[in-house]
Amino acid sequence: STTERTFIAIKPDGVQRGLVGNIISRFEARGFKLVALKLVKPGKEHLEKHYADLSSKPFFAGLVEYMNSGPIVAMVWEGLDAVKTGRAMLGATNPLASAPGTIRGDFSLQTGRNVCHGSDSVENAEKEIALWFNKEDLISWESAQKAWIYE
Ligand code: YYY
Ligand code: MG
Repeated sequence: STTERTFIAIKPDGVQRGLVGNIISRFEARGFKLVALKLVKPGKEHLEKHYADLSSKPFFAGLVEYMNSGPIVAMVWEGLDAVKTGRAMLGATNPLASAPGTIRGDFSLQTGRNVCHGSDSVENAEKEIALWFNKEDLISWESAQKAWIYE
């Protein structure tokens, strides 16, 4: 549906490396609509919740430490098939397996510094949006470009 929403985050390495504008531009240029955006350092507890499904993995502690090491740009983008398309724009989890043209494929080399996060299902997108944003932070607006992006 054209109102599907996904949670996209630029991780601390993406912010430190000055990739914020480029990554936002890609979602804008593709035709997605920005619904929420903030720069945050949400703390360990919040990041452990965000990655709760991975808590038993050997890389979990390092992952949380890395995510806690600097500010993160948290965003909600809306549009046709936003979750699946967002994942395609990010590329594979391991950047070496990511195609050029994807964010990870263009900007990163190692899994533990892969620059960005994107929800992997509509259900998880809803959970993640609720974890990172208050309801009133999600802005309802009609893009002037709508009729030029959708048939
Ligand atoms: O959704 P995605 O970010 O592509 O991968 P996940 O399997 O959800 O893992 C989340 C995050 O954990 C990944 O982006 C980097 C890190 N990670 C890691 O450091 N080492 C691994 N072997 C797997 C994942
Ligand atoms: Mg994931």
